[in-house]
Amino acid sequence: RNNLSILSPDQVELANMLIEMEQSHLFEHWPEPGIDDDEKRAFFDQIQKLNSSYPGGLAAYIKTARELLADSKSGKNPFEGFTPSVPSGEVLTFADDNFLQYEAAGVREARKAAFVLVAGGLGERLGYNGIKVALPSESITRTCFLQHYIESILALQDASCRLVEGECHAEIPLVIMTSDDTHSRTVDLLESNSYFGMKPTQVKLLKQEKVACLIDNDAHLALEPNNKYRIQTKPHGHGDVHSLLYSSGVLKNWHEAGLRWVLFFQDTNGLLFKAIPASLGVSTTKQYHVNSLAVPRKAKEAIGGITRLTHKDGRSMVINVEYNQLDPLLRATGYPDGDVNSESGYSPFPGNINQLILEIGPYMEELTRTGGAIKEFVNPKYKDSTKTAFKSSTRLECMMQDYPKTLPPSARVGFTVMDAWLAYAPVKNNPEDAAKVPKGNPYHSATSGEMAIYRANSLILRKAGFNVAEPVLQVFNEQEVEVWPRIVWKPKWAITFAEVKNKLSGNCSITQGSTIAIKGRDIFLEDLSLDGTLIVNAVDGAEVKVGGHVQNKGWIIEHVDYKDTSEPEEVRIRGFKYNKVEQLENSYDQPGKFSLKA
Ligand code: UGB
Repeated sequence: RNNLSILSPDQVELANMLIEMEQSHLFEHWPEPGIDDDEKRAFFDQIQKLNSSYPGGLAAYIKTARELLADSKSGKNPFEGFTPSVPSGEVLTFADDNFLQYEAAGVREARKAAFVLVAGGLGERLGYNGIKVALPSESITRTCFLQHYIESILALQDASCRLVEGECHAEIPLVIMTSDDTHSRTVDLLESNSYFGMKPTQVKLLKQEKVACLIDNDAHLALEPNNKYRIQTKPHGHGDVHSLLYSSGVLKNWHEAGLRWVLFFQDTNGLLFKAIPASLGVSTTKQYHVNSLAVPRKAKEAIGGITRLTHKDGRSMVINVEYNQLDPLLRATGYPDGDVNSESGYSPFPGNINQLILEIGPYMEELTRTGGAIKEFVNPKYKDSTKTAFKSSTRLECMMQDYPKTLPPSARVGFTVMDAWLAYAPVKNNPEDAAKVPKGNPYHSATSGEMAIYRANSLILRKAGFNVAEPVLQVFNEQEVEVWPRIVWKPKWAITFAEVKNKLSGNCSITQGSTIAIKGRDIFLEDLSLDGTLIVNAVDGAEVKVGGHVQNKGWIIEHVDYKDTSEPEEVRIRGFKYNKVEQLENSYDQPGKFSLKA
C-alpha cells in the first residue's frame, strides 16, 4: 500500500482492482518506496497495456479464467448437452456451370471486400526461423506467400473493376494481424519490397498483444521467472483479430465506406485464392452472414471439422470443432469409433481451412454488442490427476473461427466445400513430423505445399483443354508426392477459371519434366508445345502470343536432405531444388503486340 504514492491515479485504480481480484502476490515482495521505483512504474505500464488490450479489461480476464479453470478441473465437457451431426453446405465442383456462376458473382462483389491476414503465429511446428509469410510459396519464381497474397488481391481488384462501366477507383484494403513475434519482420518485408505493388495506404498492420499467464486454478497471474516486475505473457490465439478490427476503428471505417465483406485467411496457403472468387460468390448469392471455407477432411487430419451441434433444448449451430476435440466428442455421443473415415475415404465432417467470409453489416452489429470478445478456452497441463497444480503456467486462448458461437439463431451461417487440390495446401509441418503423417493424409509441409501448386495449376490447365502430362511419384524428405509439370503464373494472368480459358487457344501441351512461368497479364498461349523450361515476362499492355514448339534441357529437380546445413533453411524444408540447366526466357518491357514463336 505504501507504494501507491509513486503511481499515477490510473495506476492506483488498477492496483486496487488487482488487490480486489486477489492478486496481491504480484506486489507483496515489493520493497519500500524509493527502491526500484522505475521498475514498479514499468510494471504498471505493462498492467495498463494488458488491461486495455483485452475486451472488458484484466478483471474480466481473471474472472473468465477462474470459470474456465474450474470447468477444466471438474472435467466439464465443453459440449455438454450437444449432439454432433453432419451439416449440409454448398459443395462446389471446380469448373462446372454452378462454379463458374459463383466465380463471376464473386469477382463482381470483390471490389466491396476487405481482406484480413492473420499472421501473428511463429509456426513453431514448421521449424522455420523466419516469418512464415516470407517463405517462398514455390521455388520457380520464389514468390513469397505475402507477395502472392497481395498480387492476388490486386488481380481480383482489377478483375472486379473491369466489370464496372466507367472509372473504378476501388482499392481493396488489406489488414495484416501481427504479433510481437512477427511485427517488425513483416514491416521490413513490406517496406523493402515496395508493398509488392500495393499502395502503402491500402495495407494496415494491427498488432495483437499477448495475455497474462496464470499459475493456478485461482487464476493468480504469473510473474516472469527472472523478473519480478514483469507479468509473464503468452499468445492468446488468432481469435484476437475480431477485437482488434473493432477497437482500432478499422471495421467501422470499412462499414462507412460501403464495403460489404471481410475475408479472413491464414499465413501459408498457396492455393487459397483459387477458391476465393467462387466462395465469395456463394456468400453473396446465399446471403450468408458467415461462410467458412472447407475441404473434404481425412480423419485425424490436423484441421477442425465443421459440425452441426444441436442442444437438448433445441438450439443448434454450425461451428468448427477443433481437431483435438472432435474425436472425444464423437466417442461421447454415440460414435464409438470416434474420428474415422466413412466409406468415401473421408471424415463425414468437412475440414475447416479457416478462411471465413463475414458480411460486414451483421458483423459490425455483433461486435458492437460483444466488443469483439470471442469464446475462449484454457488448456492447462496438470502436474497430476488431482488437477490442483500446473506443470507450467497457462493462459486463455481463442480462435477466430469461434466467432459464430455468440450469434443469435437467426444468423445465416453456412459453409462452402471445395476440392482440397484447388483450395488448401498449408505449410505447417517440419519434414520429420510430415514424414510421420499417416499414409494417405496430407503432409501440410513445404514439400507438399509447393507440389500442390503445380498439381492445381496442371489440373486447371487440363480442364481448360491444355494437354498436361501425367505426374510421377517421387520421395522428398521421406514424403511421397505427385510431381506434376511445374506450372506457375502470376495472379494477374488469371485469377479465375474463366480468365485461364481466355488466355489459351489451339492445341497446347506440356511434358512431365517441363517448367513454365507466366509472368505477365497479357500473355496468350496459342498452339504451344513445351518440352523444357519457358519463362515469359511481360509488363501490362505488352500483349504476347506464345506458341510453337519449345524444346530445351530445362530445369532438373535435385534432392536436398533436410539435414544438409549447407543449403538454406527454406530449401532444406522442401527437400529439393532446381538445377537450371537450360531455358528459354523472354522479357517484354514495353507495351505493344508481340509474338514468341519457337
Ligand atoms: N495466428 C495468429 O495470427 N495469432 C496467434 O496467436 C496464433 C496464430 P496455426 P492451427 O486451417 O489448417 C487452425 O497455428 O493450430 C495465425 C485452425 O484453428 O497454423 O493449425 C497464424 O499466423 C484449425 O481449425 O493454426 O489451426 C496462422 O496464419 C484448422 O482449420 C493462423 O493464425 C487449421 O488452422 C493459424 O495458426 C488449418
